[in-house]
Amino acid sequence: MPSFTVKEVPTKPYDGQKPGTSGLRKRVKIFQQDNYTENFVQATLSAIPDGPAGATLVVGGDGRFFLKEAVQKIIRLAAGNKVSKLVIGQNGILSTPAASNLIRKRKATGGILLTASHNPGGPDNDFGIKYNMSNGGPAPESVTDKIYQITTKISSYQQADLPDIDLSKIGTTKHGDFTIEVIDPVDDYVILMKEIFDFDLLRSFFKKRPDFKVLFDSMHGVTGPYNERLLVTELGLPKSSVMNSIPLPDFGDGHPDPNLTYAHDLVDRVEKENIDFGAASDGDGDRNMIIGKGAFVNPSDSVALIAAYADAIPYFKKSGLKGLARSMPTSGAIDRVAKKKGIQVFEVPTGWKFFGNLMDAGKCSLCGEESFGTGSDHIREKDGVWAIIAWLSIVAYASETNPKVGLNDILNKHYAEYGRNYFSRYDYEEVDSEHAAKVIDRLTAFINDKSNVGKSFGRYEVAAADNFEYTDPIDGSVSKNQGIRIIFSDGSRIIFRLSGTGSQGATIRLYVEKYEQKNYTVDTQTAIQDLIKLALELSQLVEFTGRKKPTVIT
Ligand code: G16
Repeated sequence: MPSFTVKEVPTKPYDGQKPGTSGLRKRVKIFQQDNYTENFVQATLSAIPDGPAGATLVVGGDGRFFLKEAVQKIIRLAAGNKVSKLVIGQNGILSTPAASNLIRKRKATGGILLTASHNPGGPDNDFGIKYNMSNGGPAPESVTDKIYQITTKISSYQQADLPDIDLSKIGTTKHGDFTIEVIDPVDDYVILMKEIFDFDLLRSFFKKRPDFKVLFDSMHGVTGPYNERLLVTELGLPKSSVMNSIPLPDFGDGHPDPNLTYAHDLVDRVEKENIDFGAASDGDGDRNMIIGKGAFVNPSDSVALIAAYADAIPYFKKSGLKGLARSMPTSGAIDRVAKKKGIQVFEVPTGWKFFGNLMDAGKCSLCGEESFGTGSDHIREKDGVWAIIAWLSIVAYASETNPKVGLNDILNKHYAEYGRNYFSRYDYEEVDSEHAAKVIDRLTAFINDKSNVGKSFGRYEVAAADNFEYTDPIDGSVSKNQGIRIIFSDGSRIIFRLSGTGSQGATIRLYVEKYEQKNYTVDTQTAIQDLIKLALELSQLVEFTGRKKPTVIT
């Protein structure tokens, strides 16, 4: 293949290219502005710790609108910056967990992931770009801050005059010293799952329980091809066990966020068709939701139960659980399992990137977040498909002692042993940023007034109130202002924070948690209503924002 020439293209900085909780997420129309995407990708390449020259990068995304154009831009910029090799998923497709796995397996320098996760796609919706490090995990703040600094001063980018590259064919092409390898996006991930789980056990479970109905909703995100291979081809489930399996640029005009609100098609079918095990994953395949007829596995409980049933998963059985972790707003259900098993548990800020250091240091095998994210140290991203196979493994394992076991039996047995951490999150999306700031200001005044500690509000006595700050135990880096917490003496909590993943206005997240040792069969919303009322009173959220109801309750 002929080589290419590199042009230095003049550009001007754009405001607002600051990566949020997980990369830069904006409306597609913003990314389509002249040089907008090029600026951010150039800044990302320039911020690679040892520089872009000679690097090997994994590139891929969730198939959303603008992916194809973005990949071609990345190819030209990577070649222009002397990157040595790009490993790209066929047609630009890679789930976020598969990309993390590939970065690790290929010992790549890092990866550029093209996704806005669970946010809707299409010309009027969202796109996103994020950088992952050589450990396969999202870049830490030191790197994302550097990217941002570069975007504020950028005056040119280095671009190769390569034509559009055909990404539909698997294989390697060379362009001078620059190599592009197009790979099957699913193969390596399937190998990894077969190393982690006991597929024979799962197959024999499905043979013993032919009546056990599974339904997996890919929500037209990236996981369709992964699920077809794993559930249908490998585990032998009927094709009717998967739905919305074709990745679409606009996710079929849906909102690919696996929760009870947005995955309503799945929720309806599970109830109507008496499905034993329903599951969904998001646009880029890192989030998951697990339900059954009349059963919902709260994500905070999900990670706690996986920890409790670690023996059901050969990967954990072999090496043991080295440590557990959760994000600060996630309920303390996992802490109770950790205590019983005598394992350390870490509380980190929201953002998967915070788990990576703990995992790299061998201090954490399993972690989870209330935001439908669960994962382990097999990669450095949360992993939706992994979580779903982990739950199938729990059911198969529990069925050895209770052949007819269902999700509610497993949950109730757990609550009977550990008590129940009732948990719910209220999201107020696209709130006017100034109104959101007023809510936060009021709460900040509350936590700064130390006389509030010890005050009682009904049955709740304030034990502590602060803005969560985290010192990374491995590298000592400090992350401040990670969420306002009001903690009560019975362990109940009210937490407020602003989302770092929205693309328009501000999203206020209100999280509440209440622990009950014995009373574990109440409906969650009933159980937590008094705390919600108190949270709204303390924050004056309705008064400041005019929002009488949250956009989404999970
Ligand atoms: C990302 C992060 C998660 C975080 C979630 C929500 O997930 O990786 O750690 O919990 O965003 O963050 P926020 O509350 O700031 O909106 P994803 O699935 O969107 O990549």
